[in-house]
Amino acid sequence: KGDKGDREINLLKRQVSTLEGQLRALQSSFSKYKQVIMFPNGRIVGEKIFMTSGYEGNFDSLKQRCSQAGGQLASPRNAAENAAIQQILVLYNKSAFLGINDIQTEGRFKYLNGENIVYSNWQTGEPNNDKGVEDCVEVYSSGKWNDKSCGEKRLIVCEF
Ligand code: 289
Ligand code: CA
Repeated sequence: KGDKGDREINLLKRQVSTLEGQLRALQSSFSKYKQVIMFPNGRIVGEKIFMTSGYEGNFDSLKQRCSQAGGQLASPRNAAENAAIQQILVLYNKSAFLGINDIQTEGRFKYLNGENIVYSNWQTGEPNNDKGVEDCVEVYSSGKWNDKSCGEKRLIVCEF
């Protein structure tokens, strides 16, 4: 009668409970791995991970390295993301180049995908395109931004 059905339901219940236990174990193990991998050079904000390797180079070189690693140069879209990048810069006491520039049209800052920026944190008086050669954007360890010549060398911070 219903005995076979009852046995099948009980079997399924045991299987679900086993899977729940395995999922809890995986979640706890994953959360530990995240902590280890983020220490001390990475920060997580929502779905984004910001990370430096400590390398310093010009804009093109940083851009290439981030993309080779499967990410892109840090492109903060809000204050929380900018603050995460800043925390990394404070550790290194250095400035980084962002994945933002106005190479195409002077004064119109865009992300690497060509989209106009939706957030900025310029230092007072910036961007000033000093000597007419500043098309890239550096972020200081204060979190403030300055437009700067793309040929300068800055710390790499990628986002994944
Ligand atoms: O070459 C000029 C830069 O080093 C920076 O100098 C000053 O900090 C300001 O004029 C900045 O805007 C400029 O990028
Ligand atoms: Ca400037």
